[in-house]
Amino acid sequence: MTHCVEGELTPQRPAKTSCGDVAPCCDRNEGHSSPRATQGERRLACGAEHGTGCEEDLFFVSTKRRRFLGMEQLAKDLFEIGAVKFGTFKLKSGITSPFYVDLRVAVSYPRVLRSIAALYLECLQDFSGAFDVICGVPYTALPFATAMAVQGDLPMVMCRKEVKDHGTRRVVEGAFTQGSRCLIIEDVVTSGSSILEVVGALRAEGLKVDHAIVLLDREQGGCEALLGQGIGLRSVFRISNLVGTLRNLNLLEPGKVDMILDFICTARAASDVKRPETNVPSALPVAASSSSPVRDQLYSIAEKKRSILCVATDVQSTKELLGIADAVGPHICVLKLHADIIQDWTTDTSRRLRELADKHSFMLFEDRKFADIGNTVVAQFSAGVHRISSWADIVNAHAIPGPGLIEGLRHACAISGRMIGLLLVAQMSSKGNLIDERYTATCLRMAREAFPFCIGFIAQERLDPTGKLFVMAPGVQLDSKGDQLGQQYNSPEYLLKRKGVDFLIVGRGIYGSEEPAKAAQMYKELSWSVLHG
Ligand code: 6AU
Repeated sequence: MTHCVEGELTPQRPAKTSCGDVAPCCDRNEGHSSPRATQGERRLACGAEHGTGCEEDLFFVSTKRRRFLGMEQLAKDLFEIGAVKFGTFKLKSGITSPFYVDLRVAVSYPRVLRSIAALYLECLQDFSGAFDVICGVPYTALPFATAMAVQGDLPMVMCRKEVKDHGTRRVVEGAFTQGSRCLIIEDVVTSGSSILEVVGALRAEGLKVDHAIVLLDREQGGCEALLGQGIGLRSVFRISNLVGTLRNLNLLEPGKVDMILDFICTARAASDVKRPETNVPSALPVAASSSSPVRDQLYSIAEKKRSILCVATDVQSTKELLGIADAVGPHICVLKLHADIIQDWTTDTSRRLRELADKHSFMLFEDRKFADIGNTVVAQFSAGVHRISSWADIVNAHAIPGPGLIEGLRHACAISGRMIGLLLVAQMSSKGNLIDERYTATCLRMAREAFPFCIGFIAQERLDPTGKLFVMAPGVQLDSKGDQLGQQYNSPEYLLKRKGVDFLIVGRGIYGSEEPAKAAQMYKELSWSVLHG
């Protein structure tokens, strides 16, 4: 359960140290740990992996400072007005919880309502242009959405909970057209079921819904459940994040913090256990479901499209890139590119690529091969002209700088609020490359430690016998054995049958052919039939 939720900076970040009970984000940072860090602090640090900033992420501190101060104030306000309570509470489910959240009371406090709206609006900056209307989930989030609509000058629609048996019988009230993109606003997410109900109603009326923002994520599997239905979730607070903020404001005693974090960890683990198995095709080399939504999405696309083909589009203009993407789109599960060789790259390029990815249902893989220290890759991943973390689904990296690189990417990914999977380059297809068996074995170890953020490898053979970490193999072509610059090609049959790789990357064999669409279809069908043969 990583990187699916965007939380925010936790004030006075606790020292990082090892922690096996939550996420593996902190397990290689013993060197940074403070001997004085309490058990609760250690768990908070691990919880921070979801986007709160495990590191001293200096790049982002200045830009996020306003949001951080707003969050700190709101945490305090919510505590003071009794919207968040700590003690012993019996929940509807029968579970005894050490905290209770009821945000309905916020409507009686105009200043708090304004702060809530302002923080939702801050989150919205990451969605600019991605929606036409907002819709609050009835009832608690309705006034929140309304305040946002007024404060942010945003058109809103309302989804009825009960449909009237007279009058227009409309389910969705307000002005919208078929295909209008709607952003869901929710107050608290637990399992995600309330959001999904509204999503269902909106989609039935012809609205397009891909994203939701929630004020507080209780971290009990809602985010993953929503992702499974194609809804990306962003949260202003995660509960562990809110608890951390209140602890730092001295509003919660460390002992209570420990208890609450224990409860959250247990609930998180339980929601992991309950996660439904993804229906991974039996014909694909590995039929194991995982706790990586990115990996599961890839396998689900592969199954639906009967394709294990990734096309590499190493072209130099937006026009060529989009043209090939549109042509090969129906036949592939992944489109791989090198954004830095596109001469006229703009944000419009990534926007249109994403549209094509949605249209044809494929994932976008930026072949950036990060290879610097963590501090640098954070910026390379999220900033600059390409802003990779804002559009890519998969990226790759060399393992040579060590785990700090993975931590940096994971952190930047959490800040982006998007689900992105990492592939480590554990072997290369080029002649004379310097990778040896020991290096590859170390990559395997590092990838295992970084799962589920790290979902596999770029390699030439199966590396993880369990197949949980899959292999995408480049260097595939039928008509050539290699090029003048050291590239070496193998056939789909050799790589799939003899080497046990899971996905094939074909570049010039497809985009360099007379008819890329036809070539893609041929490679797709051939590789699929090799798997079934
Ligand atoms: O089929 P090609 O030779 O036209 O393209 C292969 C693509 C290129 C390479 O940059 C990439 O695959 N690649 C990689 C990757 C994906 O990381 C690693 C490697 O060892 N060999 C390789 O060719 O875009």
